[in-house]
Formats: sequence, structure tokens, C-alpha cells
Amino acid sequence: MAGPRVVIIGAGVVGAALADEISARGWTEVTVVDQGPLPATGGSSSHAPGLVFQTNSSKTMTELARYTVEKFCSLDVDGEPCFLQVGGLEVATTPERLAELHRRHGWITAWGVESRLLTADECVKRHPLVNRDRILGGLLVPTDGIAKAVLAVEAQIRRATARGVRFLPRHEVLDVQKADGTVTGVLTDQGEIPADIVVCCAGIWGPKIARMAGMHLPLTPLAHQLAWTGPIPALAGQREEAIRPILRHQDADLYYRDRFDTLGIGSYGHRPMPVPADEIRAFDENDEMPSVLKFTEDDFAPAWTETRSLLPATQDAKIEEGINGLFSFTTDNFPLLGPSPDLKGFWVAEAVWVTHSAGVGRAMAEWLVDGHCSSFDLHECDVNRFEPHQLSPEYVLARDCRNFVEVYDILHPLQPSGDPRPIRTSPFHTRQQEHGAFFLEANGWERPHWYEANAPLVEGRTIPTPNDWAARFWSPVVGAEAQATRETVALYDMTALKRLEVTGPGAAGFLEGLVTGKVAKSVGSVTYTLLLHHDGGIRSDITVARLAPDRFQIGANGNLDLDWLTRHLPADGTVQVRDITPGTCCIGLWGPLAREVLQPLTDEDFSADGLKYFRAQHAYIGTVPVTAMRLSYVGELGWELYTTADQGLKLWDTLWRAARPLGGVIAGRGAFNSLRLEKGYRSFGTDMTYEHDPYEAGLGFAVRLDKGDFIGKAALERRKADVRRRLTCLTIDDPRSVVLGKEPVYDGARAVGHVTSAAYGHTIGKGIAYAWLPTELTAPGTALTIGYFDRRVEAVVAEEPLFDPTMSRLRS
Ligand code: FAD
Ligand code: THG
Repeated sequence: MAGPRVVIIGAGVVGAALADEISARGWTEVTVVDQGPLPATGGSSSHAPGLVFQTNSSKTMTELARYTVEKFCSLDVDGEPCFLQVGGLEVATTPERLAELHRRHGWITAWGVESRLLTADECVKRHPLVNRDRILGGLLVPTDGIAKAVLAVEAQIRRATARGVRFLPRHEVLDVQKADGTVTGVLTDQGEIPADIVVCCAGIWGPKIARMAGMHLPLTPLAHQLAWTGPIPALAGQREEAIRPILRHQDADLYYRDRFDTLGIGSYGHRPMPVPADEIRAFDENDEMPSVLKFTEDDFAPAWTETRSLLPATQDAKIEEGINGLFSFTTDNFPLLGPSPDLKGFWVAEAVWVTHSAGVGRAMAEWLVDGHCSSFDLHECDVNRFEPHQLSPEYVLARDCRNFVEVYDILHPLQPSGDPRPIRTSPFHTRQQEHGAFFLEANGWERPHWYEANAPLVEGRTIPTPNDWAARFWSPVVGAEAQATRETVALYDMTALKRLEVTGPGAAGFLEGLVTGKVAKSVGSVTYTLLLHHDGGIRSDITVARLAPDRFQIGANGNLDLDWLTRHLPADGTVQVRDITPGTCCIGLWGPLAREVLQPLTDEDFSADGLKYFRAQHAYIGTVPVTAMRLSYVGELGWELYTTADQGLKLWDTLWRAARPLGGVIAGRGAFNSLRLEKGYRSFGTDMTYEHDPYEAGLGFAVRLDKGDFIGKAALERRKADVRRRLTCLTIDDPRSVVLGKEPVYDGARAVGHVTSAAYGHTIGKGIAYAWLPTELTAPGTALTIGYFDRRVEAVVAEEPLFDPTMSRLRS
């Protein structure tokens, strides 16, 4: 069982890790080609100083890093270790940064990696070069350290070679060969290499290689300054390569590592210096480092001044060498992993740091060999996650440069992304502006979070103001809009909800094979159901409306749903899938008075029995043709009303004119999020992801094991009996203690889980936090605490849903 013929392009730290991991799983017909020599190929891995800080707001990114640390700790080359586990220290020089370090401590605790907050004195004890007067405290992760990237490449090459993997240095790939939409091999400057699978691990050259495969890779190589001091007298005689922890001084965009009696200094404080991938040279004999540009000293001057202040011992030293080294940035700071959407057999593993490289190697190997990666939840990393505009060169360049500038910035989870904006606007945009909408962006869509015009609604209501961070990108109007929705009726712009149309004679059968519920029901049925991976993990939660015998409309979560459906289309052409989001729009009309608004506008029967809960039908609302679906993510009577974009504004105006005299309101995402948590409705990607099965996530009701086969069914039969953790509803009595998400949850002193989503429930009058917890701690009444910055917030497990458990509202 040698597996298919695989060619890996690139023997940097990513390609080498993949070769090792894939051969360990029995695929040994593997050839790794690199344009440069081995093991220092001249790519980014050849000059990376190799700092591995595991802390990340993403659980997956921390887990990829943790695996890299564990693996590199076990690797050596002839006794020389591949990892120097000196610990990682981040210091704060401002109160804001100190608070941020507490938040980061929360993340890494939530993800299960040990860390400690240190006083300024403790920081200096750990890293004696640090100027005590400059710092307020720090965060130490003892298992962080320095990856010796070139050694790690060599160690992994040796292991893979021993299993039969072939490494071909000095082979430049000139083309990716294909036939009938499938990859057939690569053409190198030394001839062809046939292959069934080609994986692009070409780092900053990735876009060039991907283009050979007809694929657009949204990454930008940017130069980043790395300098090395000459000998520092205070360090004279240091025999070990590194004894002090790696150090980050994020307030000045700087990081440091030991190298005997010298220091490496990395800076992100300079102007962004993007380089088009096409302009990056190939390797040539006289130029060993094609991924390195000339050091621009002027750009480094502020970094050097700051360094001599933070680390006064460097005042007696000089900068001796420096580079402007290239590596990849992406628009959301996640790597680009997975198969090409168009060319079968072509895969990428791109924009990966040394920090995450071994984890990515393992993830890709599992994905390739097993058809799915079970060790890591890769939904944030999938190369097919992007909306079309997110692939445009202008967008990619602007966002990537911005991410370079913001790399160490303190960013609120709702922090608005900057230019280019706006990109996608719903037909209601001008009305929303007239109402003083406060917009945030999601998938390019401008989404109102609340409307300043609703400010008078706040009067006479009790809307508690949350503490500090939860009060940002927030207004008391959010609470007023939420309450008003439950009292009267509200219009919500649901245009950003991704809509897919599945058509054709094979559509019903096709969908049945992918979803956990029965969707091939009567025309007019709507079903809330799940897409699963083969291992039973949740791929997405969707709604499926049968609008005609051969036509289904899917309410989806993102482009990965489109990708999943497209990938599984039968070859016989009996099913088509289309993204109908652009060109259509949607208004959610919800609240106890929703029927009083809608019924007079239409001839159709919108009574409780005329259009039942979770049914869809066509109707005219005034002049506007709509598809009405009776369901509500906010848990109130009402409908999602879909129409084409051209008539959206007319629909809005028609509804608004009817709703206003009844005391109706226009409401935004802030209210929406609070209401859906009161109702206990999960949000994919935040509350549950690939790593969770439906039973753990409280979505077992959406699974029909008594139906025919569907992807993930066999795995669910196994997983059903073994539920060890649950997505659990917590409430918080203190109205000001609203948390953000991703905080650790403690049982006494022990971290036992993490928060997913949180908001204040303006109807129930309590804070709400959903959290993953071990089953033994999920009994209602269990008292726990949530780590929020430097505080502990008291929370208690509650019976869910918190609002309208009998569904009287929805079914009225
Ligand atoms: P590379 O190492 O660049 O490997 C890609 C390989 O593909 C190259 O060997 C190249 O020769 C080969 N290739 C390309 N085109 C072709 C072709 N046509 N034919 C054949 N072969 C081809 N990360 C950290 O985690 N911590 C750090 O402290 C850190 N510091 C950094 C400091 C600097 C100055 C720089 C530049 C980067 C730093 N990074 C750091 C980032 C890290 O170095 C990279 O993200 C990582 O090395 C990328 O690995 P890779 O294997 O994808 O790419
Ligand atoms: N509307 C539509 N499609 C969607 C969403 C939506 N797809 C993506 C995402 N949102 C899916 N999430 C949910 C979550 C809950 C419900 C609907 C979509 C929901 N649940 C009922 C419940 O749990 O009580 C289902 C009851 C049932 O199965 O009968 O309504 O917002 N179109």
C-alpha cells in the first residue's frame, strides 16, 4: 500500500513536514521537488529565526502550534535538537497591553496550554536584559521556544527518506500538467514527474505555482525586517544558543531571541513592503536567498532605538546583519489549506508559519490519506473559504498590508476591518444609512449592528451598560431593539445569509445523501439540518427549502458549503448548484405583530394554519414577488422574505410603511445576536465546528439515523453513545459582566472549558454565555466562573432555551 503518486512542491518546513507525515501514514510514492539545495533551500524557512509563540485567538492555530512544539521537541539531527524550549514571554509597556495579555492568557488557557501572568519583577528574573522601568508585566508560556527550522527540515527529510520518499533538490517546477480537469504531474527544468496528486508547499512562490494549476491563491509576500546584533558584552561567554525566553514587545512591534552572545531582533514596525509573487526570483547558484531582500537600515532605525531602551545591554552592541525577509500574509491571517476547487488532485498548503508547520503537515496528511482531517478543525484554514471579491488582487493586497501593520495590535473581536469598504451592500443600504445604521462588515456585506434613529426607544427601558470591552461596538439601542422585537415587530436585513440553489432531477437524492435530516419532503417544506464530515463532525448547519420538485433553496453559512456541495455533485449532470446570494435579498419580519403587518399586504393566507411553522410559499407583498419562509432565528413569529435585489427596496418600503404605525422597528445584528442566544440557536463556526458532533452540540434533534445513508451516519452511530462534553448554556447574574467569547471557564481553580458566544439577554435580564464543558459539569445549577481579563465572572449552568421553551411565540 504505497498510495497514489504524490509530488510535493517545496521542501521548506511545510513540504518537509508533509512528506514526513504522509509517509508515516503509508503513502510512500512521494517525490518532493525544490528549486534550491537541501535542507536550506533559500525559501523563508532558511532564514526564519523560528520563534514559536503558541498563543492565538484561534483554538485551531494554537493546536497546530502545540503539535509543532511537541513534534520538534522529539526531533534532532545527529544529536542537535530541533527545538530550544526556552519559553515565550510577552511583555506589556502600557496598561492596555497588560489587559490584552490577560485576554491572551484567557485564550491559551481555554485552549489547554499552560501559561502564567508575571509581574514586572518576575519578567526581569526570566529575562534579565529587560529594563524593569519600561514594563508593567508579562505573559509566560513555558512550552514556547525556538524552532530550528532548517534542522527540522533536515530531520523530517531523513525520516521521510527512510520510508522511501524521494527528494529532488535543484528541480524547478515550470508547469503543472493536467488532463480532463485532473492533475497528471509536474514539468520541471529536468523533466516531467507524473503524479496523481500535487501539493503546492511553495511558500511565497505559491501564487505562481497555483496559477500554473489555474488557481488563484490569495496571499501576499511581504518583507519583514530581521536583524542580528554583534556580540553584546553583557552576554559574553554564553555557551548555549538560547537561555532566555523568546520575547515579544508588541507595543513597539518587536520580538527578540537569543543567539549565543548576540540577539535576533524582528520588527513589524516598518511600512508594509509587498512584493508581487512573480517578481520573486527563482533560486540560482550565485544568489542563495531568493526570499531575502536587501536590509533597509532606515526602516529599522526606530526599532533599534526602542530596543536599546527596552534592553539597555544592547546599547553596547551594533547591528551586524539584517535582512528584509519575505513571507506570506493572508486577508484573515489564517493559512490556505486544501484542494483546488477546479483542478482535481491539486492541493495547497500555503501561508504557514514555522510555528504551525508540523501541525499543518499532519493536518494535510490526514486530509489527503483519510479524506478528512480529524485532528484539527480546519474550517478557518480551508483555501475555499473565500467569497469571490476576497480573491480580487486589490482586496488581497490591501488586506494583507493592513494585517502586516496590525500584526501585534490589540483588536476587539468586532473591530471593523478597514478599506476596502464598502464592498457588498444590500438593496436596503440607503434606508439603513438614513436610519443612522452603525455598520460592521461580514463576508464583505455591510451589516447594521444598530440604528441611531432608534435612540428614543431607549427611554424608559432598563438597558444595563456592560463593562469595558463588551461596551465597545455596542450601544444601549441594541437592547432597545431587542426588546422591541419581542414586544411589537422588527425588520432585519438578512441579505448576508448565504443562499444556494440546488436544482435538477437528481437534486433531492443528492441532498439526501449529504444531510442528516429528511429534505425530500413535500414542496413547501423547510428543514433545519446538518452537513457532516465522514467522522461525524459538523460541517455546517443549514436550512433546506423545497420550492419545487426539482428546486431547493439552502440557507448556508459560507462559501465552504457551496464548495462542499459542488465537490459532491454527481458526475452525470443531473444536479446543479448555484450561489444566488448576489442578486437576491432577504428581510426577516419577526415579532408578535408580524402577522398584522404582513397579512393586509397580500392575498395569500399567512394565518397560523395557512402557512405553518417551517413551511415556505410564494406570495406577492404589494407588487413584490417573494418566497416567504416561516422560521425565525430570533425565536418570534414571522417570516424570512426573499426577493430579487431589484425589488428589495420596494419590499423594505412596503413593509416599513405597514410596520411603523404598529410601533414596529428596524433592528440590527446586536439585537439579533442577543435574541438568538436567548432562544439557544447555535451559530456554526463559533458555537460548534468540525470537531463537534451533533449530540455534543445539542443538535441531535436534527439527525435522523432512521433515514437512508448520508455522509457521517456510520460515525454518528458510534459517537452517539459517547458524549463527554456538551455545548452548555450559562447565565451571568451581574448585568455588567458581559463576556466576549473564547474565555476559559473554571470549576474552582481548574480550567474546564471555554465560552463560544455571549451576549446580554435583554428579555430574560441576564448575561448569556454558551460554553463547551465536560458533561459532568452541565447539570443546571452548577456554579462555575469565567475568566474575563483579570477577573472571574460568576456563571451558572441554566436549562435551555432561556426564552420560550414551549415555542408558543414561533407557532402562534
Ligand atoms: P519556504 O520555506 O519558502 O519553502 C517553499 C519552498 O518552495 C522553497 O524551498 C522554494 O525553493 C520552493 N519552491 C518555490 N517555487 C518552486 C518551484 N517553482 N519549483 C521548485 N521549488 C519551488 N515563522 C515563525 O513561525 N516564527 C518566526 O519567528 C518567523 N520569523 C520569520 C522571520 C523572517 C525574516 C521571515 C521571512 C519569516 C519568518 N517566519 C517565521 C515565517 C516562516 O519563515 C514562513 O512562514 C515559513 O518558513 C514558510 O515555510 P514554507 O515551507 O511554506 O516556505
Ligand atoms: N435562516 C435560514 N437559513 C440559515 C439560517 C437562518 N442557515 C444557516 C443558519 N441560519 C442556520 N441556523 C439555524 C439555527 C436554528 C434554526 C434555523 C437556522 C431554527 N431552529 C429550530 C429550533 O431549533 O427550534 C428548528 C426546529 C425544527 O427543526 O423544526 O429555526 O437563520 N433560512
